[in-house]
Amino acid sequence: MKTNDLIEAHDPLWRDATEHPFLEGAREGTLPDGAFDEWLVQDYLFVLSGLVFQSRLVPRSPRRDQSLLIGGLAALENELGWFETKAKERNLPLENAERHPTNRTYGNLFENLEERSYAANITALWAVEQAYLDAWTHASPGAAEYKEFVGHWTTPEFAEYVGALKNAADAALEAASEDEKREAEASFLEVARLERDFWGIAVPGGEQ
Ligand code: MP5
Repeated sequence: MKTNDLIEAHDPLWRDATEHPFLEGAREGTLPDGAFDEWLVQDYLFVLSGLVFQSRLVPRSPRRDQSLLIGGLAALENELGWFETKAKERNLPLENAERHPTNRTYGNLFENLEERSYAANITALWAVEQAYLDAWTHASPGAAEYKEFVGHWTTPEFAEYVGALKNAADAALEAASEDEKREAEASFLEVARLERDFWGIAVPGGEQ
C-alpha cells in the first residue's frame, strides 16, 4: 500500500475534501459575505496546532526525514506570521478567537496520533498537506479578491514539499507492519473527513 493507493481507494471522499463548494466559491467569487474571513481565522488556529503536532514528530522521525520535517516546521512558523499580517489587513482579531468544534476534533486527532506509529503520523501529515494543495489547486486561479491567497497555497515550493512528504510516507509504509498499515489508512481517512468538514465550517456541503 502506497499513498496513491489511499487516494484511489477513497476517491469519493478525497473529492469531497478537495473539491468542496467553499473552494468553488473562492474560485468563482461567490462565497457568502464573511465566509472566507471566518474560515481564515479558523485556519490560523489550525496551523498553530499543526506546528505543535509537527514539532512532536521530529524526535520520532528517522534520520532521513529530519531535514524535511524541520524545514516544514520553519515554513509553518513563517506561515503563522503571514496569517497574522493578512488578519491585520482584514481587521480580523486572532486573539481570543474560539475554535470551531471541527477544529477541536482536528486538534484531538493530532493528539491521538502521538499514540500511533511513525508510519501513521507521516501518512497523516502528508494527507493534511496534499489535501490542502489539491484543494487550492482546484480553486486556482481564484476570484480577484482571493487570488493572492490561492497563489500563496499553490506555489511550486509548496508542491515540492508535499511531494517530499509523499516520498517519506511511501518509504514508511513500505517498511510498515500490516497493523501499522491499517493504522495509517485509518489515520488517512480521519484526515480526509476532517479536511472535508473544515471547509464546511464556513460553507455547507458534503459533511456526513
Ligand atoms: C492545511 C491547513 C495545510 N492550513 N489547513 C487545513 C484545514 N488543512 C491543511 O497545513 P499547513 O500546515 O498550513 O501547510
